[in-house]
Amino acid sequence: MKKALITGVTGQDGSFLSEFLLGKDYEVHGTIRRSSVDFRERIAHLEGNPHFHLHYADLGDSLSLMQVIGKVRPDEIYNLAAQSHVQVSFDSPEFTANVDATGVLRVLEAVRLCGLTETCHIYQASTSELYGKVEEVPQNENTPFHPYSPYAVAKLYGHWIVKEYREAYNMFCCSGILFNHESERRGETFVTRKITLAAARIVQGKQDKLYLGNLSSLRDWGYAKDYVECMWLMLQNDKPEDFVIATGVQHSVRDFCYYAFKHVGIELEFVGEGSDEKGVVKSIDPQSPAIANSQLAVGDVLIEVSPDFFRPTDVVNLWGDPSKAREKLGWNPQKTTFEELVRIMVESDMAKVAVERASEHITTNLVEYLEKGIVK
Ligand code: NAP
Ligand code: F7E
Repeated sequence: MKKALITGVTGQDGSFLSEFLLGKDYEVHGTIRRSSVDFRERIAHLEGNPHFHLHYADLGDSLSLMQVIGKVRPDEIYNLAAQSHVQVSFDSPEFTANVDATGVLRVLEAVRLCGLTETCHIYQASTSELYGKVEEVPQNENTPFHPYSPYAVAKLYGHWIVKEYREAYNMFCCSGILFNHESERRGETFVTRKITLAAARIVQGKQDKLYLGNLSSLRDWGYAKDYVECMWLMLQNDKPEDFVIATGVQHSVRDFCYYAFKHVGIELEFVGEGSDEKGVVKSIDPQSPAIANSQLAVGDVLIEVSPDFFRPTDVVNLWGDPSKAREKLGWNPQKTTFEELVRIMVESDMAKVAVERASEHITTNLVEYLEKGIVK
C-alpha cells in the first residue's frame, strides 16, 4: 500500500485529495495544527477511516516536519499547506513568507535529512499568482513570472526552491501552477464562495446586499475536485516536471455574480462604473423554486462595490493554457464547466442556508415553548 503525506489536509484541496487517494487504496497521512476548536469540518467524514491518519506539524517548525516525515516515510508528499489568502498576505506578509516560502524549504530538507531523497515524490502547490502583473495571455509554463502580492512573492520562492532541489539533488519534486479552483468547500472569504453564499442568503431573506471589490478582475476558475487528480498524475509521471493546471476559459467576477444569481432565479444587470457600479435585479424567474418565498423585486440593488475589498496591487488577468497537462498527463481540463461549477456551489450553499434557517426556527420555537412551560 502506497503512503502519501498531505500537508494542509484540512484545507479545500487537502480534503478532496485525501478522498481521491483513499479511493486509490493509499494510506493517507495528513498534518494538522493545534487549534482551540477540534472540529475539522472538511475532513470530519474521513476521521475514523483506518487508512487515514493525522499528525501535528507546522510548516514554520522544522522539527515537527522531520518527525512526521521520518515516522511516516511517505512515498509521496503533497505540500498544500499555506497561508493561501492573497489579501491577508498584505496584512501578514512575514507570516506568509515563513509558511509559503521557507516552509517549502523545510519540507524539502526534512525529506533529505530523513534519507528519502531517492524514493519520495513531492508535489508543491504553486500558483497562477506567480504571473501576477501578467506579461502575456493566456499563461503557460514558459510565461515569465511577475508576482504582485506578498503571497505571490513567497510562492515564487517555493517554486524556485523546488526546481533547485530537483536539479541539485536529483529529487523527484515538481510544482503544479494551479489557477483558481473552487468548490462547495472553498473558504468563505474567497470571492466565488462569498458570492454563492450571498446569493443563497439573499434569496432566503438572510442578507440584504453583497459588497465586493474589483468586479472586472478576470480569472480562470476550475473545480477543485478535478484539480487534485492532476496533482496525483504529476507524481506518477516518468520525470518531475512543472505543469499549468487550468481550464483555459476566463470569466470576470461580474460574470460569476451573474451566473450565481441566475441560478437562484434572479437576472442581474450591472449599472454605473468603478466604485459606483451596482448589481440590480433586472428580472425574476417566477418558475424558480429558489425564489418562491422571497420578497425581492425588480430594481432592488443586491451588489455594491466597497473599497474595503480593493488590494494595494491586484492581479486582474489570469487565463491558463492547460495544453501541456492535457497532452502529457492525459488530464481533462474541461471535466466540470464554469456553469456547472457555479451550480454545484450555489446548490450547496442554498442547502446550507436552508439548514441554518431551520435550526434557528427550531431554537426560537424551543425557547418560546420553554418560556411558556409547554416543554420542560
Ligand atoms: P486552504 O483551503 O486555505 O488550505 C490551506 C491549508 O494550509 C489548511 O489546511 C491550513 O490549516 C494549512 N496551513 C496554513 N498554515 C499552515 C502552517 N503554518 N503549517 C501547517 N499547515 C498550515 O487552501 P487550498 O485552497 O486548499 O489551497 C491548497 C494549496 O494550493 C495552498 O498552498 C494554496 O496556496 C495553493 N493554491 C490554491 C489555489 C486555489 O485556487 N485554491 C490556487 C493555486 C494555489 P488550517 O486548517 O489549520 O488553517
Ligand atoms: O480573489 C477580486 C480580487 O480572493 C479573486 C487563492 O486560492 O487563487 C486565490 O487567490 C479576485 C481578485 O482569489 C472581492 O481582487 C473582488 O482579483 O477569490 P480571490 P485570488 O486572489 O485569485 C490563487 C490562484 C491562489 O493561489 C490563492 O491561494 O476577485 N475580488 N471582490 C474579491 N476577492 C475577494 N476575496 N473578496 C471580494 O470581496
